[in-house]
Amino acid sequence: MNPQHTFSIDAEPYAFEFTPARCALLIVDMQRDFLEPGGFGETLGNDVAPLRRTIAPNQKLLAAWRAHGLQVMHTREGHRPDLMDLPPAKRLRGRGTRLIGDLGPLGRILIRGEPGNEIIPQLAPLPSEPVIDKPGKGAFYATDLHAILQNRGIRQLVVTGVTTEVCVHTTVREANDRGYDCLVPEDCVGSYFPDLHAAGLAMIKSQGGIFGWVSHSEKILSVLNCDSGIRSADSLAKETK
Ligand code: TIU
Repeated sequence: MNPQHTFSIDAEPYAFEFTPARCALLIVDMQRDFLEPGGFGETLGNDVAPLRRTIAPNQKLLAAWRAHGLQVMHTREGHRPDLMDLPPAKRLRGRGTRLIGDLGPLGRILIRGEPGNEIIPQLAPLPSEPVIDKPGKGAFYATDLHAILQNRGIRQLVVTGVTTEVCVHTTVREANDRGYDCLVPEDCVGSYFPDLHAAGLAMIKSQGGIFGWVSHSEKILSVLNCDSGIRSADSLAKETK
């Protein structure tokens, strides 16, 4: 597989033209706070079990990205220990048993440096993989994500993680407005609510791909594991001039 070549991935609403060297895998908020009991997700009244089905397919996709030496980025939602970056409205919203910053079984809820803020061990970042700490739901708001992607020549994103309709969706919308093409593999994103998960995916691919494309990790892996580049990035650039 030549990462400079462009490959067609079967996706909705139509095929995604994938140039691996220009495409980062952006894994959103696969943190203990969302995927393990005792964290922020459960504090909001949610069952974390539905999110955990995303772990295995994310592991496979991450392994493929690493095997090909492609760009991987991770994000974490969390706040400063002094809460100075936490809007009071966000702290109070949800009316959970514990609020952001309160002490729970995984340390202080949604606070950087606490056990709950860590990415789950199954998807632990390598030292070479940037981790974006974000105070909001979107990964572009108040972070250096866009600058890093631009400096790395990234134009496309495969966005995975949790939750589909909250941080994944906000990030895809932000990325779309900044000119990135986003592909979301449906098995690698998860929600506490199956209906909102389905609606989130439907919104991304509606109206001819208003925010991006939806596919499945196996379809991406089948391209990464094959050797049939359709046309090179150079020839594609010439075509689009
Ligand atoms: N509550 C919920 O569904 N999600 C979040 O609060 N953050 C993320 O989606 N990461």
